[in-house]
Amino acid sequence: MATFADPKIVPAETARSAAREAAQQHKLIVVSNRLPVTLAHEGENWIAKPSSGGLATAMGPILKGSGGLWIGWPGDDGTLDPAERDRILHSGSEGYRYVAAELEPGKAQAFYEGYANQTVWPLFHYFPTRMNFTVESWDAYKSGNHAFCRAVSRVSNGEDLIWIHDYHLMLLPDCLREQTRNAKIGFFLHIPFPSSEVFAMLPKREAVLKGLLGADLIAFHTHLYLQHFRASLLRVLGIESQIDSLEYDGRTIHLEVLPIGIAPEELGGLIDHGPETAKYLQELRQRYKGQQIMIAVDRLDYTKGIPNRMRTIRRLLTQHTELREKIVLIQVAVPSREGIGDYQALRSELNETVGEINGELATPHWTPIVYLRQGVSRQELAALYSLADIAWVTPLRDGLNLVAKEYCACKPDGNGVLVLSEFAGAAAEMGEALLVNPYNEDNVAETILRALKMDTAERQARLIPMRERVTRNNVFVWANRFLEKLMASGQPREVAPALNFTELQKAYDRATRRILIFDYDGTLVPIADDPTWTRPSDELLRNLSRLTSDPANVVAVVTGRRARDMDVWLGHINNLYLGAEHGLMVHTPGEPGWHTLKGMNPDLQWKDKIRPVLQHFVDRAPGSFIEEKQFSLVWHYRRVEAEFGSWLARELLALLENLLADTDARPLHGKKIVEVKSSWANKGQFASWLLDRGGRAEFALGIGDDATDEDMFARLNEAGAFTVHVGHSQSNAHFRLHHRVGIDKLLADFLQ
Ligand code: ADQ
Repeated sequence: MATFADPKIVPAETARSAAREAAQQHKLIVVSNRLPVTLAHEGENWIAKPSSGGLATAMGPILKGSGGLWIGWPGDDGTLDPAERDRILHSGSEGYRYVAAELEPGKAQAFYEGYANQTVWPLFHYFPTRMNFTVESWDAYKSGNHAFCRAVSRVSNGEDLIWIHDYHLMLLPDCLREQTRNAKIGFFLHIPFPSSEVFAMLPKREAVLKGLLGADLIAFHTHLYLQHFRASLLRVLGIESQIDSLEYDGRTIHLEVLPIGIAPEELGGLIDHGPETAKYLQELRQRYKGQQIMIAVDRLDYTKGIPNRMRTIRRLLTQHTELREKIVLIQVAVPSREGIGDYQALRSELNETVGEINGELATPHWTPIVYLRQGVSRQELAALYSLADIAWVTPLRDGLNLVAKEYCACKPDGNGVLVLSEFAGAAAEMGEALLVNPYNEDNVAETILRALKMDTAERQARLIPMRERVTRNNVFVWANRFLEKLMASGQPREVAPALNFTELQKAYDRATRRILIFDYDGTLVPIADDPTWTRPSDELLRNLSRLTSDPANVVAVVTGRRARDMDVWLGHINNLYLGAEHGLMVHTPGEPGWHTLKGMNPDLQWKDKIRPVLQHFVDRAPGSFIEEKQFSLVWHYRRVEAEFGSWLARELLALLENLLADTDARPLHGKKIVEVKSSWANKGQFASWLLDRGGRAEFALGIGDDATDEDMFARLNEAGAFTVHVGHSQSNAHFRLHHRVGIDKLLADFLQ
């Protein structure tokens, strides 16, 4: 009976057809920095050269089946006539369309080599000291993303599946989202997402995160990267998330862990069925007879740890002279990003180091390091993997690393050893490999020694399960899972329409009696780190005074704050109703002081029980503090380190639910606060009271930004009011304002 471990059980074709089926309902648009073909000079002419690789192999059948297309930069120098360029691209196409993203002349290089490869790439790979940032490079990054956005918009009908790849295009999801709410936008990050501590160093970090949040699905290679992303959202934007999703902008954004795979047959198939590969292999075996071969295949990049590997082999051959003439390291390194100084320096460093080692240790019959600074064909690559006793895969940091998987695919008998860096994302799935810390060169040398001595039984016991997994979780399955997730995501929830200022103004002007209720923090004034800093601006005070001076208006500000604060800040405005402590305390114009809402006389004994609990949390979280109001207690944690604060808040909420079970008080999780208050004290009660007092108003308006305003919206909706939610979360309000600065405009307009 076939088991799930049987690689044949999930043949590529099955996975392909499922994805194709999914994509058939919508057109699929793949967007990546580079197209899977490169325009290159051949003599006088340009030709389209296909680039091999798993991604292109996986996407091909799905794109063909869905009438889809691939958008990217084709690598030309901008001198080609667009029509001619499209004709050449078309001639190289594999049954689906390639569309060239039109980067502004002269900007392509700045886009690719600037913010993407000199800021994001080094930082995300934990090399902050290699990070370069300039305002110009950021501008080029933004304009590059906008150019891709225009390219997508030109071909998309707004209902497509759009799959964006990688760190060059992190602003694109949001650019596209601004133009369409219905397209399903997925983003896959091919590189690591660094720890929030490191991510916080990124210049323009907020814009990058907001850019990504335009997507419906964001996927990473490993669980750790996903956790880092969530922690960064919390730390940088204060956005809480679930393990697999978050709510933003009235949408649910799904988060996924989907390590990319390879097309196992594309390389592995060459071993048995590729005559060219068989010939290479035969020659190589002949040439390296009696020697153990170690293979390393990398792009020439400082993240790949190539100099460390060179130092390690020198150490091995110096300390274990018996290995001389017995082992050979074949290092294949294809040059990349040669316009960037760090890459040029690496190239020179390696030329020198390899030259030195070979000069020092080689004999007339033997060269310890065979250094190929070039790309090799897939046929040669398959032969090299197949030949090698050991794959030496020790990047200092790598999103995943496909070489580790390719090696397994090219070892049908499992007789090989994978030495793998624990800082490659692939390590999360390839636990049977010999995992090493590449920074500990002694330890790597010992591990290589162990691999050289490992018997066939252990080699196979380790490699075969990995090979099976690589075959099963291939790139087709990966693409299929991504597209299935994308299809299932992105059902936009009912989102209230944006507030139409003109309509509102008309209704306001028509009415002879009006009620206007405003929340304070986050609505009339911005949220501040310290609640005592949110004084009203002079402009706001002027506007409120003028609104209240119109005898047709009943104007109120209602807040969760203490009456005392409201007195200080707004108490001097004539004719302004004030509600404090969520409307439980009321100040009526013309009457002295404050009173509770009629009939409300809460039992406050729970306060004595809760105060010491909150004090304990203050002691644990420096920067947090307790605010005591007449009818509630609040723990503020805005100044506590974001992740720690959120973790403690969850613990506190669970504790309070228990402690308050037999009282009528309830804990409430607000923006960086946990508040305990009587459950019946809410802004809905205040709204009812004001509607009664206000008499028959022809126009009513309620505006607020947080969860405590929802009761007010519900009550005002019953009265046919304009209710307006400020921000992105789900709300009972009929209308939405994206940002509170709109309120200043609104007040100013009313007064015109
Ligand atoms: P890369 O950094 O390019 O990719 P990697 O995953 O190793 O890294 O892929 C390299 C590919 O290029 C492999 O298919 C390899 O065979 C091929 N290659 C490398 N050198 C070559 C040479 N000299 N000749 C021929 N072929 C060569 C990024 C991330 C990775 C992530 C991939 C896929 O940095 O961490 O695994 O995307 O998501």
